[in-house]
Amino acid sequence: TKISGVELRRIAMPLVAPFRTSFGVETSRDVLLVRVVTSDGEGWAECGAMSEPRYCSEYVDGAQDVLRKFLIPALPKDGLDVQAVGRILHPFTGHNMAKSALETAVLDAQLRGVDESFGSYLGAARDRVPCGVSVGIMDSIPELLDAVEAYIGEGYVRIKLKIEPGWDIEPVRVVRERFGDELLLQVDANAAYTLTDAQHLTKLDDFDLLLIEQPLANDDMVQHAQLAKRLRTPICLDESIESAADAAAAISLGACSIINIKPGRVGGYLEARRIHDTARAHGIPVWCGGMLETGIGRAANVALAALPGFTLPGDTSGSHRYFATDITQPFVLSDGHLDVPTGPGLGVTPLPDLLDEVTTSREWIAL
Ligand code: OSB
Ligand code: MG
Repeated sequence: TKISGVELRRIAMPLVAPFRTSFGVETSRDVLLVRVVTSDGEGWAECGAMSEPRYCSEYVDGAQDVLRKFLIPALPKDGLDVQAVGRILHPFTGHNMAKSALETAVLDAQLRGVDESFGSYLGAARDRVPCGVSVGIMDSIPELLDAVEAYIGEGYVRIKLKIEPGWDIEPVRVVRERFGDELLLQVDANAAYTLTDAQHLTKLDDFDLLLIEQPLANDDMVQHAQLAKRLRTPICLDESIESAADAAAAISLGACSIINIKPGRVGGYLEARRIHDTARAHGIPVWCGGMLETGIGRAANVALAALPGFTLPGDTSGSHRYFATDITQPFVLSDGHLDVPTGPGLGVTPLPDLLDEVTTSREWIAL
């Protein structure tokens, strides 16, 4: 297989409603798509980076720049296998979301060439996955209750509430009271607290939450281990886990008892699978996180979420939770689940007319 080049395409995807977290508000996704063109066909992927470096240090202009200047030029013109991509990109530090997008596009092209799906390649153990939904911070409690009620009505099997200081105990209390003890409920702080908030966070222990996600700062591994000793609510790490080595460290420290795996954050689906394997060997449940992906990123996430160690519902929501019109055939919930795509590679491609309508720029990097 020869790679002739890579297209970097930016699209503007308005969200159906603003998504507010402890690190900011998103009203539209500025998404970088990567298309690898090879002698055997092409491969697509989506970069998870957001427009500003708030969730993590990456941002979409920066991801495009590092791809253009360093990551794409490092690929060999000929004989590339996806297993080699990680090794080739390893000398460049950081930029996991940019690396993940490039590796995933190469994997998509490679799998399409041999007519194998992502799910089959990664080791999916089921043909559909249960879906949760991440509910942003709202302006008022009545708005929150309406939003949660609508999602439950659509079939979502698990609700995750975004929290921050000032929007934590009360929203959890009212959602638990209104929707009952059976509701699978969890919270995500996106690093909004410090260890001095430990006493306050123990109040969440009354509500039988599945987990609290990333309460403390990204590099607070030791502090998370200390917090875990003081909470009954299990701690799940998101931002802190950037590799299988981080996952092993967090597990052995007792910093978490559950892991949110986002392929972009950890540099790709191969590293994501290594984290799954490590966690599974230690009896640590994992689930698939999201970065408000279009159908391109979602297809691969749903395949990953079908691996056997993904024993909790993920943030793999249906397309319409994010966008009025997706760029692929939309992912639609059925009985609270999404089907794992079965076609070659990602099993989906951007629909050309829809893609052109939302495209804001295109750049061709020849190899
Ligand atoms: O922390 O999980 C997170 C979205 C963007 C950045 C970070 C996070 C999220 C979500 C939504 O919680 C996940 C999704 O539905 O894609
Ligand atoms: Mg999170």
